[in-house]
Amino acid sequence: MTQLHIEGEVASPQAFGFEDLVQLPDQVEDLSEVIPGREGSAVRLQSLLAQVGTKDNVKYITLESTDGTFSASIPLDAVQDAIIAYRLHDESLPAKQGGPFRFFIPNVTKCHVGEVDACANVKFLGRVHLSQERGRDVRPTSPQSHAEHHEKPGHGRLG
Ligand SMILES: Nc1nc2c(c(=O)[nH]1)N[C@H]1C(S)=C(S)[C@@H](COP(=O)(O)O)O[C@H]1N2
Ligand SMILES: [Mo]
Repeated sequence: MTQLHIEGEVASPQAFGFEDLVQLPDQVEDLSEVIPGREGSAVRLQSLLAQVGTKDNVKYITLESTDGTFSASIPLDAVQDAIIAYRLHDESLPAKQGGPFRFFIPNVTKCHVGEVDACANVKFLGRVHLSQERGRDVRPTSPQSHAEHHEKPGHGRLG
């Protein structure tokens, strides 16, 4: 079973599977109320961070895809209201929607507009790393590399 690993500067690193996420408090039953146009259910990032116990010195959160090909690192302060989508009709979120785990930052709809943008909505999320320093970030940095990135199969729309 695929698990979501939360680690780094935390009191107790943990791996969460679908059933673990279902049990957590702070669920978002209807994802579309937080992220318009998106289907499914989610749990608040804060709920997971409370489980692992984020240390006070943490400044950055790094979101890495399971296959290691995509990663974004952003200030934790800026994503206090972020959510992790993981469920659709009581089943695991399909890969088509970025599942089994997908990061979403509410009210961030455009990509390539700064460090907290829609590009940081990492699909196929496998690892969340908390740290003092910025972590690995492979988001495209030029308009051209960004456009090329969005040409890749299964990538999705250019926001
Ligand atoms: N794993 C993974 N997540 C990813 C990407 C990617 O290439 N791989 N692209 C990012 C970028 S650049 C954008 S703009 C959004 C697009 O999400 P959407 O296809 O749901 O609109 O996904 C982000 N998450
Ligand atoms: Mo993007």
